[in-house]
Amino acid sequence: MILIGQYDSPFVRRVAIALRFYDLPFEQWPWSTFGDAERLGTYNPLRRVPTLVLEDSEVLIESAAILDYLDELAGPDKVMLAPFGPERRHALKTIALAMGMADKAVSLFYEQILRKDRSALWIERCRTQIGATLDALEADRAARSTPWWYGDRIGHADIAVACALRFARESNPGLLKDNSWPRLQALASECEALPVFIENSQTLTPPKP
Ligand SMILES: N[C@@H](CCC(=O)N[C@@H](CS)C(=O)NCC(=O)O)C(=O)O
Repeated sequence: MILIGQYDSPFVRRVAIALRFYDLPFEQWPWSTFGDAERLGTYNPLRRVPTLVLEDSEVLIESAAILDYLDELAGPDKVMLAPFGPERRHALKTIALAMGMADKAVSLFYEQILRKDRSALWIERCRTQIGATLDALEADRAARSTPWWYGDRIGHADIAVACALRFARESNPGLLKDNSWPRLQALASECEALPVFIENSQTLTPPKP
């Protein structure tokens, strides 16, 4: 399998970390969405990452759809998501909040580096959405006493929160400067200390359009 994208993207990083936890061999093509847009477009017309190229050349896009396939490959013993029921629904919501927050951080980042006439309205809206989502995640995490979000084993929710938090901090310096989300920070620190997170990380490189 070939994973196209760089680890400064929370979506790409999350997929790479899952591949590592699942012991699935892969090659990374660290293409930039802007600098390598033409060749990226030959695999994914949206020119977005992550893009995963399978052995038979089938191309998967969207981190959630890619992880759905990787979960299938991992099998029931290794999979990092409950197979059905309330725990699966709750975990998918936690992941949606974390990845949605990362989406808003990407929007905010692009607004500030790509546009000459920035929209104060949009910037404020993104900041509010990010802050409110972190508040909701913090309250949920605070209500749980398990080492990881959904039990004794690390899962997709933990990985998603850690990847999203790091990206939000690096892409928008100052955005998360206060310590308003201590439980989330603690969880992210636990994750970031693991070799698999360290080995699949990259300091954010702003796109060069
Ligand atoms: N919903 C997508 C989001 C992926 C995404 O936004 N990737 C960014 C990099 S962090 C990207 O490709 N940006 C280029 C663009 O949107 O044109 C997913 O989960 O895969």
